[in-house]
Order: sequence, then structure tokens, then C-alpha cells
Amino acid sequence: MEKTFLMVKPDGVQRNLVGEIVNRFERKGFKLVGAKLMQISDELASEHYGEHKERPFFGELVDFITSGPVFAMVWEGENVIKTAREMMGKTNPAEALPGTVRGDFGVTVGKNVIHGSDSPESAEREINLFFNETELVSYEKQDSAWIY
Ligand code: RTP
Ligand code: MG
Repeated sequence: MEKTFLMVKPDGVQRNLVGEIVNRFERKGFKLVGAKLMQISDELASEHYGEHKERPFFGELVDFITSGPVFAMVWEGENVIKTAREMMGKTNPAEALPGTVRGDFGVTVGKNVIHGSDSPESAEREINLFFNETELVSYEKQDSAWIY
């Protein structure tokens, strides 16, 4: 089954949105297989956002994502990578539709509440960057038969 990496950014943690966000993905029917509250180091931030190294906002991005704890998660389910991106909404909350996390809770592009992997390659890379194999749990859920 497909897995993706999602993370409540420091603004989401400070604004008490961890439970709200976990709730949305749970109710959707996805399965949480790993989660932790953590402080991201400068090194991890630069590696995670490596694709944006040359962008003018890179410094701000690293400063922001290391400015407080984040809630890192791995979710599992059919098409979870793409579906989670849809549930997050567009990068700029001003363009994100109501009903999406960014549409409902974000205002500016710099503080857009949530991160999610944008492809199978990023998902694999980001899961391995943030989690050890021993931190991911493989288990059956009773409700699976009512989702699939
Ligand atoms: P993320 O990686 O955080 O899930 O966001 P994303 O895929 O929707 O957007 P991405 O293009 O990967 O950009 C990463 C983060 O950089 C910040 N950003 N600022 N000032 C700007 O024009 C600008 N553009 C992007 C955003 O916080 C975005 O989430
Ligand atoms: Mg991205």
C-alpha cells in the first residue's frame, strides 16, 4: 500500500491544529503508521527542502521550519500521496479552496500549516529522511474492510 510523509509545520503546532489535521486524514480512511513531535535541525531542513536551495525564499523556509516543533507523520492508503495533496490545498492559502487544510487555516504562503510529499519519489525520500524503519508500524485495522 502507498505511503506518504505529512508534517504539521511549526505554525500549525503553535495554533493547536495537530488534532484537527490528524482527524481529517483519519476520517478520510487513511491509516497512520508513524508519528512524532520533533524539532528539525538546520541540516535536516536543508536536506528536506534541498530542491529549493537556489530559490530566494530558501533561507526563510529553513528558518521557519526550524522555528518550533513540527508533527511528522507517515500515512498509508490507496493513492494517499495525491489525495493528501488535494486535502492540503494549493501552496498559497489565498488560492487554496475552502475545505482544504490550507484553505481553511492558512493565510500566507510562508505559513501554510502543512507539508506533504508531492510524488512517490519524494514520499520515499522524505519518509526515510524523517523516520527509522523501527518507527513505522505495520498493522491491520478493522475498518479497512469498509473502506476497500
Ligand atoms: P511543501 O513542500 O511545504 O509541502 O509545499 P508545496 O509542495 O505546496 O510547495 P513547494 O513549491 O514545495 O514550496 C515549499 C514551501 O516553500 C514556501 N514557498 N514560498 N515565497 C514564495 O513564493 C514561496 N513559494 C513557496 C511555501 O511555504 C511552501 O510550502
Ligand atoms: Mg513541496
